[in-house]
Amino acid sequence: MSSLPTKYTVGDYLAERLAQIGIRHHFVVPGDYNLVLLDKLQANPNLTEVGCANELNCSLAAEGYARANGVSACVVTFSVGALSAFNGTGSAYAENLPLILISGSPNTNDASQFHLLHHTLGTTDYSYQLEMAKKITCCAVAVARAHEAPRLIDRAIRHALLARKPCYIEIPTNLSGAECVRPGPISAVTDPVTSDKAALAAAANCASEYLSGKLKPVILVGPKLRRAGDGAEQALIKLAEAMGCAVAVQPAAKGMFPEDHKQFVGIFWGTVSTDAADSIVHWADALLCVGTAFTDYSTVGWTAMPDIPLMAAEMDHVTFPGAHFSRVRLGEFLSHLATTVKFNNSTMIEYNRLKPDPVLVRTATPSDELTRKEISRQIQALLDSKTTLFVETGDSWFNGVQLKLPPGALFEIEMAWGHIGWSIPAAFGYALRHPDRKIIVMVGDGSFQVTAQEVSQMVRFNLPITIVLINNRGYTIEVEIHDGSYNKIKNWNYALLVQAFNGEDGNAKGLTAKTAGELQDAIKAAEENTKGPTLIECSIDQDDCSRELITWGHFVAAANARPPRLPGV
Ligand code: TPU
Ligand code: MG
Repeated sequence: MSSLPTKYTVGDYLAERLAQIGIRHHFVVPGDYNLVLLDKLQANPNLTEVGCANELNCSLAAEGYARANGVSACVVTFSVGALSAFNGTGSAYAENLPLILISGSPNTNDASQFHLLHHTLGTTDYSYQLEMAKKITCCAVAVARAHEAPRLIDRAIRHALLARKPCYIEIPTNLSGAECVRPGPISAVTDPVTSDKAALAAAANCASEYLSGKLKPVILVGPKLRRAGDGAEQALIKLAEAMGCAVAVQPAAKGMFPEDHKQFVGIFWGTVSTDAADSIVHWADALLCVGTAFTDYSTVGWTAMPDIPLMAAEMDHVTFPGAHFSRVRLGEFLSHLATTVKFNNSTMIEYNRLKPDPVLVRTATPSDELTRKEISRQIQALLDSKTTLFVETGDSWFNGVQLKLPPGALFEIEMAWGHIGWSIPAAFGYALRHPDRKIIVMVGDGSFQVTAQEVSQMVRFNLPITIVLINNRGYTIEVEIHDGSYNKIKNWNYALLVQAFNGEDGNAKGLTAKTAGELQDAIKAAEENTKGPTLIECSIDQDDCSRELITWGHFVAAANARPPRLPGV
């Protein structure tokens, strides 16, 4: 194993910084602009290089790794690589994940000599990639001289860690091996910004006062709660117990408040909510929104946007009706508020009166044709405290959101960016960081076709991920929003395909299930396959989709179709 260098280069500097911030795997696709850099990263004993099949998948694998690890790195070549990796970088931006996108770039002499270069637009201005990256990262830097590398690398990484957003670092091919100083203390990059004490106290006092004047408070949890880190999830449980009120959770935040907690009232997703969460959210006279994200999707085409003034506790500020406090960290705010707030369980009392009875789920007999409901019933039985469930864009969102998470189970969804195909590379990246977890992916046939190659990395790294592929012969979610012939796709033999990825030494299994009994057997085989991925192709009727998807689709379609508003009208 190589050891840390005594003489540092730009590449060594970057490698050491990545290792120091807790990155153990970096995701790469090689190209001649980044090869020296890849050698330098490889030489760091604390980093493991993970090659991906293409840069889209590479960026999405890094996106998934950031979900598991808090931060990730994706290393690509100029333009032909980076422009594909921008997609996963966009996801990391929308989903609040610090992904460090690193791109090799042309030799520093070429721009001034007006050379035309391969992998570029065929003009002699090579700044376009940096300019593009600025729009989709919180900090984009291009190293132009080796001595500037430490300052620029540290700045980009620090910004990403603080903002929980991706950053971009561009390193010319002839600078990765150029000498530079060794890294200084890592605390200069990683030390968090703590709350302003006065702002924190004022925000907590203002919130308790506001809440004490209300009769029916509810907490609504959003996806930025987990992204905030700093103990925010644990602090929220304390606050909820101090308040005693109902706690509803947005779909993208499923699992961020324990579903077995007695104050959990379901997933608030407008008319497609679970456990009637919407009836209590819409009854509230004060809504404490913790890291929430209100989008057309999460509000069901704006039909479920709460119509009372909102109290918003964000990652680094809080905003209430009539007040705003900057530099207040979410975890600290929730902990502080838990000590000043008054107990008021009126919304829990009401919720316990109106909550629906548990639905009785019918168990299919083994010879019954497979249905969506039976797939969900069998996946539900699989979930345990070690499970992480990935749900892909499509009916898998709705089927996944309705499952009950046992304590310890985790849930991953990419609802803000919504890139079909995300779940395969993201689950792969996540699994590398959490090989101890039982990873299950629910994915549709259309989504699977986008990034199927990355199953081959699951094979390469012997990761026992279970992929439940729901084959309903097309883009059903799109059918429900707006149908057309474009929603039909070519059917594949998915089970055979994943076995093709085995080459001569892999352990992937591909199985098919057309009946309830076949699915049961396939799940058993998946559990026994501990050395590689198992894909179970579940064939269901084209029209067998959730009531929730249909309802949601109608409202989203209506929101999409709003006519342009004329000025002044
Ligand atoms: O359950 P189901 O059939 O809806 O899922 P499946 O088969 O995975 O189909 C997903 C269809 C879909 C599309 C084509 N969902 N969203 N889109 C639009 C879309 C297009 N391109 C990207 C990269 N992401 C998208 N969300
Ligand atoms: Mg489909």
